[in-house]
Amino acid sequence: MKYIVTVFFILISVITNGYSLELKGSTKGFPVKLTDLSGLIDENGTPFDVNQFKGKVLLITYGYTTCPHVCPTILSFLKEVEEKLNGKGLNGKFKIIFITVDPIEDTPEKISEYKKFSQLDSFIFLTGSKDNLKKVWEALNVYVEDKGYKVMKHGSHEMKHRMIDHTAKLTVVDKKGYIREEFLGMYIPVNDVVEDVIKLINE
Ligand SMILES: [Cu+2]
Repeated sequence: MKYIVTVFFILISVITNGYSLELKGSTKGFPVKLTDLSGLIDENGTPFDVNQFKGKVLLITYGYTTCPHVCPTILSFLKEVEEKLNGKGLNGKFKIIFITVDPIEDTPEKISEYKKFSQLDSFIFLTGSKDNLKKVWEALNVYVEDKGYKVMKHGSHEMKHRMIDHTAKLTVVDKKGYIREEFLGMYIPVNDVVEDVIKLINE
């Protein structure tokens, strides 16, 4: 009887979403086709074409290069994810993408400098016009509120800090271009993400 019940529930879950993988992140509302990112440009100013990564698992996060705390934390976790996956010989099977929430400061030149400075050469950084970015944020449920600049004192001198409230999360896209799950918050559970990416690569 137990067996029949289990089979029944597996069947139901396969029928309802067509996917049977057990993932560690938040899967509610997914799978959903990834929105068109073709309005965005990379650090060279080249229009982005997501089709070049067809067949790879994509890890997408959102932030801005002058973010004081949240974004550097997420990016350092993602660097760890990358190192672990590469260590398992999965280099080339996945791609990490950072979409800016700051169309004003994050020009292609700025994101290019940031990538080099942070040694994140293998990551894709995307920017674009405010209108095009806004469409992407909305489609991906990324909340963005530009709070302008805040002057802060550092000892005797003052510094202007860019303040943008934004959603901190990681969106995981499968090889067919469907969002399958998200990890919410800035503390990315590295091992869980690595496990899920491996499952999706092998799917
Ligand atoms: Cu941030």
